[in-house]
Amino acid sequence: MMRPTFDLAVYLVLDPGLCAGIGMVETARRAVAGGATMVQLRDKDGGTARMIETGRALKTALAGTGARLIVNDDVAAAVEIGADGIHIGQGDMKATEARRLIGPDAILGLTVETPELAAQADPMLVDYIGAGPVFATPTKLDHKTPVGFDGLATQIAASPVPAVAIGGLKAPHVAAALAAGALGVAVVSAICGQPDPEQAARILRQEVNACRRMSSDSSVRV
Ligand code: TZP
Ligand code: MG
Repeated sequence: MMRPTFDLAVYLVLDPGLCAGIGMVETARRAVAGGATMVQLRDKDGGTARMIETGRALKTALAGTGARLIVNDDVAAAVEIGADGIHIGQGDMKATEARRLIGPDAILGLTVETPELAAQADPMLVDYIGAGPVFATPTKLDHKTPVGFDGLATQIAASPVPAVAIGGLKAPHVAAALAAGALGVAVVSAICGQPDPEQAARILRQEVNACRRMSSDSSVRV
């Protein structure tokens, strides 16, 4: 097996509370139908058994879509689910330990909040960083100090691995996030709990695609 390829364009981070209306699985299904490229199962209070149950349903829902399924923090759940990867933060286990547990064929994402931490991401272990938080957000009450787009750019410039931006991001912020060097945006409330999660994801994806087209056009201009 090989580590799966992945596209950070529109990275949906699920929140059980915000998704309560239609549930996390249906939210993910609709978001991926709209163009979300990655889905992270994040359920801080769920416990491993609930993570595994939801994760298995997510894996079934995403099968054949090309979207990657990432599990937050819980390596045991990720392995049971057969997820594409895991995402850890600075307060979780070290990247070396996470990589040892998940093996060489899983995607490993790491949250960083400073350029120093971004610079320490080991490309032999870590596949991408989640950089930010760009803005303060009520979705994660204990988030670190918001860094804005300039701070985001500094983190990403320091990182040896690709980055997805996170923290209060909505469709109008996509261009600035990509201009700061992010390959995509990680969002919770821009999709979870929205009246039309599919359309919300579609708009985000269209923004990312448009920005990527513009930057590839300008790179061939002489
Ligand atoms: N990590 C840093 S900010 C955040 C996480 C999980 C929450 C982002 O949520 P939203 O609703 O996209 O601001
Ligand atoms: Mg964590």
